[in-house]
Amino acid sequence: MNAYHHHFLEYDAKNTHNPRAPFAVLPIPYERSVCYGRGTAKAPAAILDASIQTELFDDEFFCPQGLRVQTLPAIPCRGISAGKIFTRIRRTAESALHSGRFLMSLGGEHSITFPLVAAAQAVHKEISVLSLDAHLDLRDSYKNNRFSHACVFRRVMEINVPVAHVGIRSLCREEYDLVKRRHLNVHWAREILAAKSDQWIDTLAAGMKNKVYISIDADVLDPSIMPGTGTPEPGGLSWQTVLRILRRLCLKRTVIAADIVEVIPLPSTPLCEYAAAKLALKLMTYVSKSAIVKSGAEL
Ligand SMILES: [Mn+2]
Repeated sequence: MNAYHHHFLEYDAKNTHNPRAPFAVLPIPYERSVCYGRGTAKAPAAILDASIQTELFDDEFFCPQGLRVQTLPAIPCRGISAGKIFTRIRRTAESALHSGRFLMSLGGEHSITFPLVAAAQAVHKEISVLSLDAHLDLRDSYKNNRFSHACVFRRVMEINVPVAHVGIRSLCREEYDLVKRRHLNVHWAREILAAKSDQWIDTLAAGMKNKVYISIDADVLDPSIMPGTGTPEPGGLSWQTVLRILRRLCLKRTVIAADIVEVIPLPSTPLCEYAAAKLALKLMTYVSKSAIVKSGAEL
């Protein structure tokens, strides 16, 4: 029985608890290594509650999203070691990803992306990761913790999953040296903001494996629309730019799972959790509509 009362979108008797619904949402209120702003553990429930307020009619496709979404019970993240929580996350994600289901995980801090990507790799074998983030998160260790949010993509690299970093505008010397030495795929925020067309998104997609996992750190967005995040970096991507990246990538590749992490609900405004809920809804809509387009059927 699901003791977690929050669910994605309005309650749907046929799908909210249906393990065969094609979309699954997994709340992961994990907060351990955040060093600046705090509050990501509260994000999953706030995002789910905000999702109830979104329209069930899409403003780009001019039709209902028609998504069938199961909301999984939240991963218990208190009182046990990080290692045990990561094992739980990985096992839960692996079983949710069976038979081509799409998994949308809601954090929590960015460290959860490592067990989620490991699960996606175990199920789908050859995958690429798209990281939408202000930061590279490529430190080998941070504050004596190799599983800190600041190290998550270093761990992902170590399991041989290629990562494309998009929206970067803050890094340390160690990360810069690694980018140079390993020829990592980095798309700087200032170049994206100056781009005259979306051609670079097609080039980005062409360099990825067919199956793609997308990790969205809320701080990829400009803090003017996403002030609630651990390290709000000025000069971020616009809402529309992020949507165009997601939409084009869904058309060119098969997006198999995603996460939205590092959201901190603010007491003064529902903006952050609402934007995160809408982002999850938009991404799942693109996944669903792209599959229909690729099958040759009409939307
Ligand atoms: Mn970040």
